[in-house]
Amino acid sequence: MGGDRLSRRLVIVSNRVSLPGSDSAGGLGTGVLDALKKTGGLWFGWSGEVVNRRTNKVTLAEDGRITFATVDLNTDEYADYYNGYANRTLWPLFHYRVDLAAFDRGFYPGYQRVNVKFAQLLAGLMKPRDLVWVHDYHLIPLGEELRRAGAKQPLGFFLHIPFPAPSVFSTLYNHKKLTRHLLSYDLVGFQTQTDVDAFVGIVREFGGEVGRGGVVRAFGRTTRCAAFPIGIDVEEIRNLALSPAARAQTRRSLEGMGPAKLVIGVDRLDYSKGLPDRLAAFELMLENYPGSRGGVTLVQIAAPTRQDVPEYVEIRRQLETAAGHINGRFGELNWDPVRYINRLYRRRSLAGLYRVSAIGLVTPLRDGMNLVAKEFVACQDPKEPGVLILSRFAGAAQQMKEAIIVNPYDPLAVAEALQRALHMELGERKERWEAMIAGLRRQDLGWWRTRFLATLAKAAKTP
Ligand code: ADQ
Repeated sequence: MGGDRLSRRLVIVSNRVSLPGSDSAGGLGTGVLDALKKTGGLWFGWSGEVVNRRTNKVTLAEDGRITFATVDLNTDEYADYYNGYANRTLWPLFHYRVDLAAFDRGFYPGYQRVNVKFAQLLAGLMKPRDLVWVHDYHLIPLGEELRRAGAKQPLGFFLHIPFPAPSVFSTLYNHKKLTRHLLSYDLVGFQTQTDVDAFVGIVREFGGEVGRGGVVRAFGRTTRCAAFPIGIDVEEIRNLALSPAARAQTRRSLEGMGPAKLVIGVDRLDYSKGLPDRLAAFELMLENYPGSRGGVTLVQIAAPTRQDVPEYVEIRRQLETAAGHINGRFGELNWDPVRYINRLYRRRSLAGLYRVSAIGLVTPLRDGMNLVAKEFVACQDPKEPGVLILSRFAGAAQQMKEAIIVNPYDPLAVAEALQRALHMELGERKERWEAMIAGLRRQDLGWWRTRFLATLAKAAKTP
């Protein structure tokens, strides 16, 4: 993937901007930064700072061909837009957790206001030939607000998380408004065809029409929608895994762990990732297959996120209890069944761990895509590849069919999959891995970016 020559400047908008040199856990930041490194352009969004007063100041920073434009949020905006409507309403709802969604009408005005603020500030930085790519559920109204602020440029939107089935989406009191907002874009991209079908389903419920090539018409607006499954930069993460620094560090961190085979789980600490169910399945495996005791360790790395939201405090408590319980029940002086680490890890360290693990255990209850599944496969040794166990409810399962696909709600099935993976012959492991790595190379991060941007340039209603 060389540098792409876009005839237009790329403008990316996302909730958070990862400034150069900052470490963060999250698939979106990785994908966006890589896209901008290839094409150059502007990245606009929240700085991550929360201040006491209202502010509309844009801070600009340059790094090579990328300009970073960031804005602070004040405490009310942070509470209603970020913690409120985005993370306590849309996030749980779009992950099918209607039970956790806060349908508090008080959040929406703050969400809308931040979208207006972003649109007005960004409009002042835009040039006529820009191509604008808006990311994720925080910014659904942004397209419409940009148009209101006078933007004529092509506007694309990509949803990183699942789009829920119409019956789930319509539990939200203002789902019609969100649907209208989405129709303001020239192109709306989703991770999988299942998400596209769900979106089309809701548009039809509102009496909209769906034509060929993903053209959707409703509320007097027309847009185009399609699936653009996000990929990874296979060589980047492979090279990290193979680097002498990663190898040395992996050796050091595994010292004293004995010969147990490693099962690796890497996630943001989020209830959508199915971590309590995962630990329950691992415990069931130790219970049902006594021969596995002492021979396998689950390393679960869970990076803390959104710690101001109460559900996230609760999931953290649950996991600590579950890990302690399993270690108390099955552990020996020289063997911990579970190593639970509640920390952000460097990408290089993760890559090193993926490489030496026998099993990647990726069992979200819902996930737009799940990049960890892809990173795990990319880092394997072709001569001795490990096995991926993957939830059928991760978008990645629609591409990575050669993984052992499991139902994460069924601990017995996951326990059996673990056993199967632990004993899988080399021939079968290689066959599955070769098919998956070929797919990852074909549909990588560059493929995702260029397909989305080319489709956007074509779909644009405005010149
Ligand atoms: P996430 O929900 O953040 O992303 P995921 O796709 O797995 O989920 O991406 C996580 C990224 O963060 C990976 O690159 C991973 O290596 C990194 N990471 C995870 N835990 C970490 C830790 N402890 N320390 C350091 N890094 C860690 C959202 C959607 C996904 C979608 C992506 C991209 O929820 O479904 O795949 O965006 O579109």
